[in-house]
Amino acid sequence: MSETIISADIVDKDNAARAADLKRDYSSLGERLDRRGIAIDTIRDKVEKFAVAIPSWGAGTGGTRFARFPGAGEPRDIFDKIEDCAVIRQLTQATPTVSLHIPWDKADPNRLKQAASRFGLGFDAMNSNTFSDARDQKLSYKFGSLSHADAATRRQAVEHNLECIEIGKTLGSKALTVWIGDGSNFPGQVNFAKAFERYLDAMKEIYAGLPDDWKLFTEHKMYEPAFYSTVVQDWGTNYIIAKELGDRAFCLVDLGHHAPNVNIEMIVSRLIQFKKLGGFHFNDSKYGDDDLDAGSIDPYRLFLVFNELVDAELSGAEGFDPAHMLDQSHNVTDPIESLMLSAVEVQRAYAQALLVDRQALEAYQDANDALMATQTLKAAYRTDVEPILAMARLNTGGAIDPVAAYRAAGYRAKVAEERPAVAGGSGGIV
Ligand SMILES: [Mn+2]
Repeated sequence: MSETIISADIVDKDNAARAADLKRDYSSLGERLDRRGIAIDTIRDKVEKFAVAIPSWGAGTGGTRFARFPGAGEPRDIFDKIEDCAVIRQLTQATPTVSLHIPWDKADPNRLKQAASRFGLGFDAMNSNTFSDARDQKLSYKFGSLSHADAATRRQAVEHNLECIEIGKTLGSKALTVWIGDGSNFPGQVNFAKAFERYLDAMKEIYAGLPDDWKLFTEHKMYEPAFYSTVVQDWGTNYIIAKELGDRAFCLVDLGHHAPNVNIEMIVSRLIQFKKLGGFHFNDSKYGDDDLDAGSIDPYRLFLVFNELVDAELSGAEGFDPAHMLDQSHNVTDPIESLMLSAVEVQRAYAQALLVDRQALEAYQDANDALMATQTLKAAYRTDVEPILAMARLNTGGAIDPVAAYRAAGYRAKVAEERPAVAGGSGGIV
């Protein structure tokens, strides 16, 4: 039995006050879904098994390049972050793993493992960092890392990724995610083809160091920190990388890393079809890579992404097993509250996508009935699945209302007594 951080009495008391209403809501929704030929318990079972990883860096308050405004009781180190992740896990029961970023989270791997297993947490993908310079680092990544013109700098970046794999092996991680900031700010600054060739060569060395049961995820991003071109610009480039590297290399889709209005759900479908979808970094955006909370701006888009995922899941697409992770920056909210609600939003999109009448949809598609086809999706999206999500949490030992239980516990105020606020004078990191 793993330890819990929030007292069970507080969660039980809050649940007790809400359980009767939830049961009524669940049974009423069950009746309505039954009329549509859907068994509510089947959907709830699937939701209970659905998991999304928490990025360690999401537990701290984020910032922008203008400023970072620290919050009270922010985690001081990875061990505090693990405790915050344990709270998120306890109340939502949707986030069994933590994703580490090296060197930000560097610590004795055995100690890390022990700290996480205390709360029943596991480790998701390892994330390398060659987009900033670590303290005492020999060669700078100012002008790139894996695609750098200088061979010694590329070698250092490769070694760092291999070190991330080594740490991950001890932790029980099964994947490495590589995102680089390499690119250019001026036309002519780099030779596109040569830079990409250097990147591919470096990635091949990292891939060669990958254990047999690991996956390698590469993450594309259209712009930022480089503002004219980036080496891993878009999903097409990412697909080429995964194809070049081999069977254990996959594309990671961060929802914020595309141009505005890009049809991300179609990209997802393409990557599934050609067996190169590795997983997701969920977040939301209005203008660019805003890193806002998942589902906070365009929940319909999140639903449409899950519509593709559920379509693949139900059709038994070969080797289909995408990783789910949140990747967002919390500048004005308590990160724990944002992460809990974002995990729930991702679950919600999944539950709604499970409600799509796929037989009807296919018939409308074949009959070129555009209006009814889209209405079929809308019928699923319009369904308020909150009772399913809440019942899944209650069944698995979580909180019916995670934020209410979290606030009732006064967790943030308690940890603020031990964790002094760290002023953020410079630009914040996500
Ligand atoms: Mn990301």
